[in-house]
Order: sequence, then C-alpha cells, then structure tokens
Amino acid sequence: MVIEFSKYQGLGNDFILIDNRHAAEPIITPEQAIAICDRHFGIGGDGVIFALPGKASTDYSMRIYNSDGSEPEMCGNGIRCLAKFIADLEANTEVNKSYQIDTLAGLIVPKLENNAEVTVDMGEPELSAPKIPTTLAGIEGKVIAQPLEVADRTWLVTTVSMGNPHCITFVEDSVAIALEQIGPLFEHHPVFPQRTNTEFIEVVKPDYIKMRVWERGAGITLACGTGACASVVAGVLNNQCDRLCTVELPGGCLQINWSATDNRVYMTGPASEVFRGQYSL
Ligand code: ZDP
Repeated sequence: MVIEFSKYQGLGNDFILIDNRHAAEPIITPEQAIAICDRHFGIGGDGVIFALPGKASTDYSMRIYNSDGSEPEMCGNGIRCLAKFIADLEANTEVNKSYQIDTLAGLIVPKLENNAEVTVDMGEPELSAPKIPTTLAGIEGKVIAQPLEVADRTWLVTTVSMGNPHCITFVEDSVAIALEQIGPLFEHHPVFPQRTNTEFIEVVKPDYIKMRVWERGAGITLACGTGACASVVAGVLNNQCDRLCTVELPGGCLQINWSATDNRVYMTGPASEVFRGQYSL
C-alpha cells in the first residue's frame, strides 16, 4: 500500500500528517507508525497525526500516535501543525480562521494567525491528582511541589494534565539535567499509571522560562506544546512565573497565557510544512 503524507514541524517537534478525512479510523496501525517514525529506516518523526472527520459539532477530529506506537490524548505542537495541514487541504487562506477539533482530550480550537503562527485554545488545566493520573498524595488533591524519589534524589514535582499527563520540576540549571538517564525513570515511575511527560524548568525571569522535556512515548524532543502550557501553570502555582510567559525550548519559543479570566490556557507558536511525499507500507 502506498500512502500520501505531509511532514510538518512546530519548533522542531516533527510529525507525519495523514489526510484521513475519508475514514473514521486511522488508516495506518500503531506498528506502522513506529516504522514510519524511524529516522533511519522510515520518514522520521516524533509522531503520526491523522486528520479525521469531525463529530456533530466539530470540523475535524485529531488522533496521534507517538513514535513508540502509543496513543496520547493530545498534542499541542501537533495540533498547530494539523491546523496548517487542514488549511492546506482546504486551500483556505482566510486570516484568523479557527477550527473546532475533536481530540481524545476534548474540544481544542486552533486559530491561524496572519503571521504564520497558530494560537490554540488548549482548554483548562486539570490539577486533580487522580485525573493526571498520579497516585502521589497532594494537598487538597493537587500535587504542587511534592517530593518524589527518582535516581537517589528527591525532586519537588508538580503535576498538571493538559489532556495528557505532565510532571514538572523547577531546577537551577536545566542543561545540567541528564535527561536521557532521568527522563525514562520519571516516565515509567509507578506513581504515574499512564506514564508521564516530564519537564525540567529553569526560571530566567517571571515572564521567561527555559524548558527541557522528556516526552512519554517519544523521548527527548525539541519542543512540547502541552508541556509548555503545563509548565507555565506549574510555575504560577509555585509562584515562579507570570500567567503570560515565554517558554524557551530547544527548538524555539512559545507564548503561553494562562488566562485569569476564563482559566483556559492559550498557546501561540509556529508550524510549517517541510515536505510531502508517498510512502510504501
Ligand atoms: O502525551 C504524550 O504522550 C506526548 N508524547 C504527546 C505529544 C505531545 C507533544 N509534544 C505536544 O506538543 O503536546 C506533541
């Protein structure tokens, strides 16, 4: 079978986009996604994203497989790429066009800006420990700066769900973190029954933080949109940063705004097509 694909990236978080508008289920399997995402034997990518038909009140549905074949609920950089991909499929050039997208984390609304950026209404963060999910016992059901033993060290972690689970730790020097060794230990820690994405945050100033991420199912990536949102929420809860904050990731910067008015998180950043082609499965 030969499939048509487009490759997109947002801050170097790269995805293979599939036009799946004609079928309700993804046309490739998680096993095929693993093969396609391989950077030496396949196209290469952090995940595969499908543009599926919408539900009654939505324009489209998004599904995503991580590069290890697991299926996350949501993907922040990915949904910016999806919005651009859909606009290309529809040949839509309307400025400020927004799409109602159904995801496994509920309704998410990306809006195309006129400067090649996309702003996404990422919804409200979830702080309740069982809903992250984590078995860590927090204060009033929330895990904010709670101790967690990993690699013979006690880390003060904050957990936030942006539809998918995140475990955030504030550190003095994010570069000094041995992400490749420590990331998997957080991801697979027994206190996270659905595994977790893991972010290490260095606060440069209240409106500018640096983040390094170990992604569940994808490992070290250059950026993570849901992770940037979760990190600003964690920063506000720990009195470390402002609600309006720039997050610097290895692949570039995202603007995050955790609105005090409606409790929703808005993320603005770039997304662009890199190439398109055909792949033989
Ligand atoms: O939750 C997970 O398993 C993540 N690996 C999903 C992907 C998140 C992503 N990096 C983002 O930008 O939100 C795509």
